[in-house]
Amino acid sequence: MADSTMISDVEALASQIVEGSTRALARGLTWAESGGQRAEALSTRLYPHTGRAQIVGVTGAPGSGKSTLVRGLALVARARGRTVGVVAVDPSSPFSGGAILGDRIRMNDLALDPGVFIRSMATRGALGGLCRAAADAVDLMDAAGRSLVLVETVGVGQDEVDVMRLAHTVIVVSVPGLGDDVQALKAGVLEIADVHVVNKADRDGADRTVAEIRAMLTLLPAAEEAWMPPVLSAVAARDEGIEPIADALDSHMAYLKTSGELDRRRRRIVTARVLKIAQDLVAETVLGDEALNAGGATGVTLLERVARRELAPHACARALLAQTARRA
Ligand SMILES: Nc1nc2c(ncn2[C@@H]2O[C@H](COP(=O)(O)OP(=O)(O)OP(=O)(O)O)[C@@H](O)[C@H]2O)c(=O)[nH]1
Ligand SMILES: [Mg+2]
Repeated sequence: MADSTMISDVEALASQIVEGSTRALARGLTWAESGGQRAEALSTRLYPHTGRAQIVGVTGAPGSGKSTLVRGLALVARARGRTVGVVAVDPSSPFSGGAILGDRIRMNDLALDPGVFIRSMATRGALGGLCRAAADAVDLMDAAGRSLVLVETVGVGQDEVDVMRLAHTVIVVSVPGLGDDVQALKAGVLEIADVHVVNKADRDGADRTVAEIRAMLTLLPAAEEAWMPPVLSAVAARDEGIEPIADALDSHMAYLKTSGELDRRRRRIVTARVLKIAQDLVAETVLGDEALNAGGATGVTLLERVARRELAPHACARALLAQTARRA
C-alpha cells in the first residue's frame, strides 16, 4: 500500500531523528499527531531504537501545577546531565500557550535549552487516537535519545489514565484541600500512582492532605516487597521540593529493576499498547462504511442486520473482527 516516496521519506526522517536532529524530531511528532500510514511507518521503523528512555507520567486535577512541576523536573534532570523530552497531552497547558503570561515566559525560558524538547498534543482527534499518538510521541523522543521523557495529562478521562499506563513511573499531583481530588483518587488514579506530590504546599492544609493520602494508601492491598508510594509536598512555582521528587523517580526505577517489576511493567505497557491499537483498528472497521456493508449485496449493513434481529451481536462482532484481520 505504501508508495516508495513515502518509504524513502520515512527512512530519511527516521535516520535524522536517531541522529538527534531536533528539526526531524519536531517533524516526526507532527506526523505522529496526524496519525495514518506515515505515522505508522515511522513508528515501526523507529521502534527498534526505543526502550532506553525513562518514561515518567505526570497527572492530576486541572490547574494542580503539573506543567510547573514538569518544568521543575526538567530543570533538575538537566542539572544532572540528562536530556529531556516533554509530551504535554493537554490543550490548556502552558506548553501550548494556554496559560497566563507569566507561566508562558517561564516555559519559553526552558524552551531555549536544546536539551529540553517540549511538545504539546491536542486531546481532540480520532477515536482512541490520543493514546496512540502519545505513545508514538514518547517513542520518537526515546529514539531521539532523550533520556527522560515526561508525559503530562489531566487526570480526568479514561484516555488520560490510559496514557499514564505507558509510563514506568506515574506521579499524581494533588493540592491542599483535596475536595474533588479525593473522588479522582478514588476513581482509579490512586492505583496508578507510584509517587504522590501534594503541590501548592504554600497553601493551608498541605500537611493534612499529605496525611489523608497516606491514610488512603494504607487501605490499598499491598503485596509483600511492594513499592510504597512516597507522598511528597512541593511548591513547584518556587522550585521547592523538586529535588526529592526527582530522587523518588530514581528510587522507583531502581526498585523496578531490582524487584523484577520492570519487566512485568514493560510487558504490561506493550500489552496495553497493542490492545489499544487493535481496539482502534476494530473501531475503524466498525465505523467504516465498507465493513458495515460487508456481505451486504443488498446494501444492508451488519449493524443494521443486528438491529433487525437477523444477526446476533456476538456473531456481528466476530464478523467485524474477521473483517479487521483481513484488512490489517
Ligand atoms: N500557590 C502556588 N501556585 C502554584 C504552584 N505551582 C503552580 N502554581 C500555579 O498554579 C497555576 C496552574 O499551574 P500549571 O502548572 O499550569 O497547572 P497544570 O496542572 O499544568 O494545569 P492544566 O495543565 O491546565 O491542568 C499557575 O498559575 C501556576 O503558577 C505552587 O506550588 N503554589
Ligand atoms: Mg498543564
